[in-house]
Amino acid sequence: MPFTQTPPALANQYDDDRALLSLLARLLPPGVLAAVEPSLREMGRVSAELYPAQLADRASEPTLTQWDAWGNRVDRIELTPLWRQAERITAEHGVVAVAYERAHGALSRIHQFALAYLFTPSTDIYSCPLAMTDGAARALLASGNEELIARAVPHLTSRDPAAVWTSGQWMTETTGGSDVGRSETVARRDADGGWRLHGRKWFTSAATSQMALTLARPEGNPPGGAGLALFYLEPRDANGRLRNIRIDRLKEKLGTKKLPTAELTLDGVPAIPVGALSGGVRSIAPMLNVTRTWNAVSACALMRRGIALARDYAARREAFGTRLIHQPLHADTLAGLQAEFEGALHLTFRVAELLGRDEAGVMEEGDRPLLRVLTPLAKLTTARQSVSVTSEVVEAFGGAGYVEDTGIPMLLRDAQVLTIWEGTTNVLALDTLRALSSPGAPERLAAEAASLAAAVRDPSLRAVAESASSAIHGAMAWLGANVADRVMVEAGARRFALTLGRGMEAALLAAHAQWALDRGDARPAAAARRLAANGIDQLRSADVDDARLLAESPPRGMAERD
Ligand code: MFK
Repeated sequence: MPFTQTPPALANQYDDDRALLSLLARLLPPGVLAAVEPSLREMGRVSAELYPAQLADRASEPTLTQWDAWGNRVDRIELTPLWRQAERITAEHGVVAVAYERAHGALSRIHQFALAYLFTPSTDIYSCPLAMTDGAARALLASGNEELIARAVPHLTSRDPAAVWTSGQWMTETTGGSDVGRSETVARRDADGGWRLHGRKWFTSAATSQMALTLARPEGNPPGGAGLALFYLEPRDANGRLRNIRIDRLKEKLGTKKLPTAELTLDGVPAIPVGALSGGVRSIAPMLNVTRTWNAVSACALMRRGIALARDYAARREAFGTRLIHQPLHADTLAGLQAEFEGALHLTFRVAELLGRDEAGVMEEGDRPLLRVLTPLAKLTTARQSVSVTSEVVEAFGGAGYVEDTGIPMLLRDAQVLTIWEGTTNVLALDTLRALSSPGAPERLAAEAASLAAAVRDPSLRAVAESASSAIHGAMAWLGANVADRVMVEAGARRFALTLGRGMEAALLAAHAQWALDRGDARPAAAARRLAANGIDQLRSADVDDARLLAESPPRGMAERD
């Protein structure tokens, strides 16, 4: 019999995840943990069981039918079987609802994001419509528009598969996904005094959703983000027909293949202003901050899935006389990935913890700027980590990792989007600068790092905490010294933000590791030491002159400086 390799398999994804178990044991009081654990264990089971179904459904993608047999424009999107299943499972398990039911007060966000984290990697990013749905509920609640809240929020946060809605977020236009202020969609009043939107949305999430939040410029408003307004719309009428919207095509993307990302033409779709008829970017920001947190959760989830598969495979696969897991170099490679993942997990769930406190109205005033800064940091840092970790995971499988029907390449393709959508690494780095410019923000970040370092006693963890603190302080000092030099600060913004992000990950992990050591678990300490050894400080001098030599043409602003 020729040799055949047994494929990797997944155990219950909750019980098998010691980093998550350890984190939740610290974040949740025993009574709360005991109350939520059955739902997490159940989701861990569902996630593992869905994995073979996900592989079987690998090749199917949503389809768009634009015309029926008789020449009627229908623009119907058929989702894949896996996504139809995901719709039901996530509603029933309350993957959005838990955050709004708030059964455990401020801790409900931790519960909800743990559910999302467990579920996400078995469904080819069904987290996208859920993120939009959660973000839309949050933005509507923040708007105070009682009519829209009453109409949509009960659906968005429902556990009933027959009643639940998802929301789209239609922001990106051909003018760009980053510079949203250039949006060309126009809002015009119709004869009845209602609003109708005209324009082209170029990259819309989940065109199958029952509602969407979008930006448009009320006629006569000035250019720029401030001249946009946030609108609510329901794409279909009671008969399921699109209301003056054409689905021009579905995007052919590198990954997230199950997601029906579409190009739309809005040809007078009725819409309702969510709030003021200006300041649309500001009004949609609560949505962005929630979806960016989902992005970080998804990054952790993909890293964890890749590592779980690679570890299982390494325990089965033999090369050069022993199992891969016993080969020192392979084990060392996996250890480095685990450390990156654990750092990401701690930063992400610190954001979830703060968000939960904010929503439950128990946030200390000084923590609001901290949440504002940590959100883009978590998004950008974890997204980059997820690409490098899943790339290593592909390699850890050798040739099998490069073969589509193992399901491994999909992890890397899906991770790549996490650095792009909801703001690229560079846009998020600039957002970090924006967040740090608010009064009290730098001080609160420094205080967070100091209080984490103060919790650490073990000498090897003190070294980690000191590396983290010194990188964070060094980065903040760099910003302070260069604040007047816009070109210097912008050119270094990515390295600056990644230094803060990795520094906070190491600081959080070191503090957690001390807590775990005190309870006899040495593994988080090993992760903290390895994360620090992988490197925290990315901020070498941002050499503007070298950048000018290396870029083909001078970045904007550099020429002006000459
Ligand atoms: C797995 C789950 C992942 C989810 C799947 C997603 C699929 C969907 C596909 C997509 O739609 S991706 C597109 C998402 N698009 C973005 O994320 C936009 C990226 N660009 C930015 O974030 C830019 O920074 C921004 C559009 C905000 C810049 O626009 P402006 O008009 O130049 O903004 P400006 O003037 O800096 O800020 C306007 C106001 O908003 C300011 O407040 P004030 O008016 O009071 O001064 C800002 O402080 C505020 N603001 C901006 N970003 C904020 C914010 N406030 C709070 N939080 C933020 N993040």
